Amino acid sequence: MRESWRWFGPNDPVSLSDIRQAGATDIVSALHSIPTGETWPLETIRAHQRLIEDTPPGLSPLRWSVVESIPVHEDIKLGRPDRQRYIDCWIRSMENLAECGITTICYNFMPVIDWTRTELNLQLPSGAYALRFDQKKFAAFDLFILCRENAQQDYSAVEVAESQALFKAMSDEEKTELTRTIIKGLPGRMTDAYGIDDFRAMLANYQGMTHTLLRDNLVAFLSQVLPRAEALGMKLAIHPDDPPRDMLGLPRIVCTADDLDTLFDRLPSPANGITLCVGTYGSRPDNDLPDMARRFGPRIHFSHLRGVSRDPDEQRSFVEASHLDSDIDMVAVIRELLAEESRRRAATKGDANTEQIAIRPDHGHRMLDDINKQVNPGYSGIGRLKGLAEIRGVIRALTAIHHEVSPEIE
Ligand code: DNO
Repeated sequence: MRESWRWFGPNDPVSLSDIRQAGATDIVSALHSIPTGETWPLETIRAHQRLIEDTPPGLSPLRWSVVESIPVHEDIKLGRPDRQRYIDCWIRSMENLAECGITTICYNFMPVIDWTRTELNLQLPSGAYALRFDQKKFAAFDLFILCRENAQQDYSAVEVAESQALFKAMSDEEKTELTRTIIKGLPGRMTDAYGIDDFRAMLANYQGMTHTLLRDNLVAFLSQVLPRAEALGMKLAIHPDDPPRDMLGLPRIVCTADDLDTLFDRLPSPANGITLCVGTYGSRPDNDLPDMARRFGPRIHFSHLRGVSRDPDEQRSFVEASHLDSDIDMVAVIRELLAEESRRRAATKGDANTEQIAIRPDHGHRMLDDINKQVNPGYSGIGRLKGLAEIRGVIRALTAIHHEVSPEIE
């Protein structure tokens, strides 16, 4: 397994030196300054790569091996007539990355909003802080702040009453904070940050959009991207919709194992793969993560490892728990990823490039010195360091057991 770490670029409060000290070897990064829909120029990619890969003497090298993400322009998701120009730019960016030897691209196809939370600083019993998604708060935003037309249809009478009570009890600051958290977006989002009016306008663009139409638009995009990706040896890793279900009246189509089956039935290209984001898929109870890791093993081009604990009485609400102690059996997931690597090793007779799956500790708690520092929500240094260290321990232990049980495999 390749231990990777997301780096937002030179302004990231967690530096490349911090990442190197954490023991990660691979960097997950993007050119965040390039507007959505524009081609990533070769020279800009090279300059970013040099920042990452030019290693001071005596220190361990880092390698930019995964792009997260090249944003997909809304016109592609909407299937608008001028999407071709944006698809062409996306393909050109991919070609430029290939030229620099960066061969894995994580991307998503979420309309309007990228990953979404309602609270960025929930204090845990340990005293550290976590991210949370609270379904009632989200409903309060949808129904009483955004006042989305026909939103009531998406909620039961009890839900409407409960979220109204919650809304009434919120201070103006809390309402502003909730709105900011949802519509301005979180670090690494691949959609624009909006004011509330723009946000309403963006949602209005999707009126009449169905799951089938959105899926067709994804297929139309990938039908052009995948042949080129295959020719270049690029691997595409679609990230699931987070949280994995329809929101704000928008269809979301990468949420379950069935969604993935549909995608691969339509586009079986080996370049068509997934980011196994354990925390995202695990935030719904009907996704069995070890089973998904096994079933989609050959399609896993990248993985985000993170735990979630769903509220016992409201399975759509969750807290980002610690990496190993959550509703997800992380050890079982890692065991499946290691088994997949063994199969790849056997199939490729030991080609180091094809066998290894890049994993990254996804999100971390804000704890210790990071409590008083400026951090990107979810992307603190120390919380992720703890997550990576725990995951590394699991990998080492499982690998050692595996060698004891079947030494002939290596
Ligand atoms: C959140 C991330 C997302 C992800 C994009 C992938 O922490 O998992 O921002 O990078 O949705 O395209």
